Amino acid sequence: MEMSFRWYGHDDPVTLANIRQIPGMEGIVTAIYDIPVGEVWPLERIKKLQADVEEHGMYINVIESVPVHESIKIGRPDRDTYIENYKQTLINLGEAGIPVVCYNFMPIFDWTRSNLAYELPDGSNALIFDEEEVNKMDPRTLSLPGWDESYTPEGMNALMDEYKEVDEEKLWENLEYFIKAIMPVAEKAGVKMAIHPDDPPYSIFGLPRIITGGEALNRFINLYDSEYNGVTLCVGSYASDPKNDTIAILKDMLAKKRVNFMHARNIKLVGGRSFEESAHLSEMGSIDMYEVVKACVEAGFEGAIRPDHGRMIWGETGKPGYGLYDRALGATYLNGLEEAVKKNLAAQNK
Ligand SMILES: [Mn+2]
Repeated sequence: MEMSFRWYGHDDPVTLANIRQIPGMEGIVTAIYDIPVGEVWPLERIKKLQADVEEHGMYINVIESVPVHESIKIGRPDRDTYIENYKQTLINLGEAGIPVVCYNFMPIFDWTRSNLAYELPDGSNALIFDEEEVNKMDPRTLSLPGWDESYTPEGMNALMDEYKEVDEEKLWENLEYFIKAIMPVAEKAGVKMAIHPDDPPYSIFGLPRIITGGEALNRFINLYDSEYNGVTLCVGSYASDPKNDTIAILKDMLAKKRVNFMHARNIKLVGGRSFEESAHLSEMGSIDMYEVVKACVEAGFEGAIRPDHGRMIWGETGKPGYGLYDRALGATYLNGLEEAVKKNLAAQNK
């Protein structure tokens, strides 16, 4: 596994110099953040970003994310323009030698939480999802924590209205159209695609969500039969629906060679579908992280894995979920698990 860390570019208070000092860190997961969604990423910009990372002794092993334009998800008449742009971005990323691209197919909203700085009993702050609170929120008033402020209330209302015509089956159709268009290009460019699950993995605000569990993933990989058409196995996202057997989903996708990127984060289910983003340690949450790492090692997974959201600890301030300290602890813990699992396996095979 390649231990990796998400970096939000030069505006990130967590610097590449900080990240380099985390033991065992190899890969940087990043993106170009100032190009509007739907436009082509120029090759020169990609190469410049790579050079910045390589100057710090690491390399970019995943782009997270190349966002998918709403026209593609809705299936508007202009979607082909955006699909052509997406293909060109993949060609450019491939030419630069970027091996993996993470993306998602969630309508309008990316991850959703009810509170980004909930105080846990130990005094740290975490992102939480309280189902009752979220059900009370109204996206049309733009009052969501961490919400993208680029939408106007009018723009948001119009978009929400457009999605009334897009049910789950329609969204699947639009995803299939997109996948069949981009995958031959991704294969030729040598870029493995990795779809991130919907977070949380069920419908919110009446919007359709389809990348939600094991059955959905099997439907997804059959849209285009290629190892390049793979997944980001975000264990924290899948586990936030108590119906999902996350370890079984992980093992299934590993066996089918479709895990192109791993997100390793723990969450603690606190009743119904509400959860707190706990520390990475198994005993702090609802996911057995030893089983996660063991499944990856046993399957010979050699791709990128990154600690996912961390808590805010030791007085750190910054982007919710993406501070330095707790994610660094997460990486160190994952490294420890990997060493232990590998040595156990070697001892068993003697
Ligand atoms: Mn994730």
